[in-house]
Amino acid sequence: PQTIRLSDYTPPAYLVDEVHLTFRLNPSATRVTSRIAFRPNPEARERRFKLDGEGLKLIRAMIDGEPVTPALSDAGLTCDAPDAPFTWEAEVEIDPEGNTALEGLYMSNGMYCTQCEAEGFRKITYYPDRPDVMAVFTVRIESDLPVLLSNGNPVERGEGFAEWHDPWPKPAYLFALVAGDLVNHPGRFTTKSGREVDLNIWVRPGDEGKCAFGMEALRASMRWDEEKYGREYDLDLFNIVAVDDFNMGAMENKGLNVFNSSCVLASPETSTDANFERIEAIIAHEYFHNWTGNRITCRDWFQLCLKEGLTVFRDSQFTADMRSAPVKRIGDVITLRARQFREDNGPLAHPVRPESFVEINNFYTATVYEKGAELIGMLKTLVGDDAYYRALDLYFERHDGQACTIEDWLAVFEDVTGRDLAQFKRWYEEAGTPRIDVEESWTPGAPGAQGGGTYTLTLRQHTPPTPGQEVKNPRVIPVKVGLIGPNGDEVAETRVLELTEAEQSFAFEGLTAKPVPSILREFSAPVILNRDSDAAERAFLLAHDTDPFNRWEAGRALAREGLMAMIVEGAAPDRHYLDAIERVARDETLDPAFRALALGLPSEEDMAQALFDAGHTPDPQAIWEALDALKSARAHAMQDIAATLYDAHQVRAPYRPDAEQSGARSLANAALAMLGRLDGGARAQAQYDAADNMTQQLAALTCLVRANAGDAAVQAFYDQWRHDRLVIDKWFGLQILNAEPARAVEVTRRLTQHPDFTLKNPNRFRAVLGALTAFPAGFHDPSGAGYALLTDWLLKLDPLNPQTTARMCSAFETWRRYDADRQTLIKAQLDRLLAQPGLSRDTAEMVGRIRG
Ligand code: DPP
Ligand code: ZN
Repeated sequence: PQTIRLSDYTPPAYLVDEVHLTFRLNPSATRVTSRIAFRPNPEARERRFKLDGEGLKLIRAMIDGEPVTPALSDAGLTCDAPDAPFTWEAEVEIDPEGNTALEGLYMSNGMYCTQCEAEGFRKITYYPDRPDVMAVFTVRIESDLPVLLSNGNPVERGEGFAEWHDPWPKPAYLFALVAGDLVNHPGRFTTKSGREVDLNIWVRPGDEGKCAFGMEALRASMRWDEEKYGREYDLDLFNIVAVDDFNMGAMENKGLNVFNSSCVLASPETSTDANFERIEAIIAHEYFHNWTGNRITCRDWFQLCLKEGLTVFRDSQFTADMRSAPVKRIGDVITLRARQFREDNGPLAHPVRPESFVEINNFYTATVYEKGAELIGMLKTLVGDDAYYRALDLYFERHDGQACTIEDWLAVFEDVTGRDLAQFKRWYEEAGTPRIDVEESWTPGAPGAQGGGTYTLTLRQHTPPTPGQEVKNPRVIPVKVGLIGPNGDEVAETRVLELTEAEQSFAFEGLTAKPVPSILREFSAPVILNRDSDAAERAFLLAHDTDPFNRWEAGRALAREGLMAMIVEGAAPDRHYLDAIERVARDETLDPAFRALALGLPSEEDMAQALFDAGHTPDPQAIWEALDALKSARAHAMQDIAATLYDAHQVRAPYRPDAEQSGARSLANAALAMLGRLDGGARAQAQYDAADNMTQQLAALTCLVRANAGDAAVQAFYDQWRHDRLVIDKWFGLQILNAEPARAVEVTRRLTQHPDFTLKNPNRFRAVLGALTAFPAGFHDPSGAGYALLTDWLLKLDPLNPQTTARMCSAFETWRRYDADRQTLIKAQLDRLLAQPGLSRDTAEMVGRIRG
């Protein structure tokens, strides 16, 4: 398979002004005719007419009305073409029903839908399928289905057809078509300049009751983008469609967003508080792409972070504004560490802007998305809020309608601030998570002179090598720091230290006593901070830090260090931790959502990485046991307060998925989990029986399964929800995630035999096999049975859906961190995958990179 390199970029030979497409829909034989106006690109270096196309049956082709016979290959066609503007016409046949890869035009439960990002349009018709070719699309759909949708505005609707026109030039990856027996939940929005926009959420009949929340989230997003970024919507219509079979979360097609139904459908009875929050964020994310992605798109797929990093950053800001900023930040950092640090510290590490790829689908990663967003956050910290928004204004003004690069993006910041961002650009080019080691020194003032002391922080940065990048250069790292005095008062407010050298010292003068530093407030950079500290100091920060993130971080560090001692030295659960966390739990001045987060513990994955970094070989079972022992010790130590918290945070008001209610429920359910270790699940059973919303029902069921008291409830839950596939996904996952580690593989295997398990639905596949891989103590069973089971199913899925298969291979990405026996077992499975005849390009690339 061919490696594609950023350095090989060349401008397209021909540009497209207009595209006319006609679809005659048929499940197994859809005819697509195209009429495309090409003109030579004055900037091209060579004049070769080449169109991408995959899996297409070419019926006929013409140039300026004359039949032509192009040279066909697996990847597309070439043809002699004029060195002047011309019209290309072609007719192809495709098979939506047979399209199980869910890229291009496919069918899901009787409806037609498309997914074209990144390179799916070439499975629909022959086209220059690259984002720097932007064109105006007119689309005619012929079908007897009642709802026929495409991008832009409706032009004409008649018996058996509909015509759409999108006035905004766009790359082919933003094309979309949907046809089916759908119903809509309508809404309306008036933009700040008075444009009336019709909004619709289209769903299968039966799902109408799950649209109201998404509609409100959409309206809130539209308002927010006007207020915060001055960005207004630009069509009279905005459609969202829910699709059950979808590889990703959602897709920002112009005027016609297509969503995985799990990322838009919501009701209190079927969705948890976390689902609601995620849905709100994804609706915002896709809507925000209208400006950061669609109006300004990417020149090539290496620039993916240009739209994704920025749009994730924007949706995080939105959630922080809609809910609690500290809670959102803590949640984002938990995810970043779990997914992106894991990626950045293993064989799949790659720069935020990669330099090469085999299959672009493999680069829709936590690094491009989440680390990409962190880079925007650092930039904002470095230039300041005011300059940030001025740079964004310039970006929209200068580049509207263009396909851009990271260089274009950085240039607007340089032009607005006069600052040289050459060093900052390394963040886009160099992979790996920087480590910062901290040293401190204290010089008291002269005797008798109050406030003459100087505290000095010395920061040293280094980034370990990553595949293909042995040497790393110092980066510019914004480190937010504040100082706390011995009595708990803040003696130096947050300031941004700009670390630009490998080693640098920063002095704080005028202090009366040696302070305790609060470093990397708000997690101001995606780095690993190493600082020798003791439990007493962590507990002090947990009690006194004014920065909520670092307060949470102090508790997390205390827990992690206690767990390390339990695992490595066989120590007992740490009293400092238990005492400090109890004080936080009791502190009524703290937001319940924050307290619930503080009661969270490092994940098994966090602990494996921490042990590995400290020079130990992690044993997933030992990690699970230490966590289990700590949870039990904590439950005993905190039983009074747990019961109090549980009772005090019961929500009596009608269900609302807002920050306040969901915070109360998360704290009550954290208490329930503690109590469940003591009462055999009695309270959980009562909560289960009384629950009128999914958050309460699922928390109770989880607790019952953990307490080995869940068999009846598991059956009852299935009977109640068997008609709702999104709820049944939860049902599959929770049985695996809460099994005894030694039984997890067996439970997974049993569930793959369940009649509701299917390879055709990515959500279901992830709910089952994804749950196993998200449970390290189960997945890494010393027998290797978890590895073999996953591989069996990856081999079955790959011929049907390469994209989802490849993504799930990342379960193996941490393999070199484990003991020799496990490494041997995993390597055997990686080799088994690679030996599979006809293995997809997607999966072959992933497994090849993981195996190294
Ligand atoms: N562009 C899409 C998104 O991130 C990819 N699924 O929103
Ligand atoms: Zn996106």
